[in-house]
Amino acid sequence: MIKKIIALAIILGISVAVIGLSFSGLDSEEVASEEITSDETSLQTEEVMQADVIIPTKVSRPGCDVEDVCYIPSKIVIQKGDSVTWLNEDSAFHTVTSGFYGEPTELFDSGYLDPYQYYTLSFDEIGTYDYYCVLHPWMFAQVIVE
Ligand SMILES: [Cu+2]
Repeated sequence: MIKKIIALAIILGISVAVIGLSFSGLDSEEVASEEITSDETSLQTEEVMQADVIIPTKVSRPGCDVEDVCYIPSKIVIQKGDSVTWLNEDSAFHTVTSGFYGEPTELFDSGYLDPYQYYTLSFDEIGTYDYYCVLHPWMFAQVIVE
């Protein structure tokens, strides 16, 4: 009789331990999925942060040139080999095109950037790179590579 009770107690103990293990297994899976979710969030944040120059709203009408805010910042200084990422935050198309309006230098051209589209370029040679928007003559800015 005592042996049976001991055996029952052992069986009970084992099953409690097994249940306990399976619960802790579930816990660690939940933690893992939470970690993945937070990683995705930080990646998205990083993407937004990566824009170096913003094309702000309403620059498709003249006037942004008065305060030099058609591209923000209108002069960005980088080191040789670095890249610049533009983000079009306006609801209209814009371009990042090397040179001046009517005088493209044909070094680079983003083509029409859709709203919220990014454009990234790396600069391997020191110099001052003027650029403009082919659609809006008043939009121009510079990348200065040191
Ligand atoms: Cu434009």
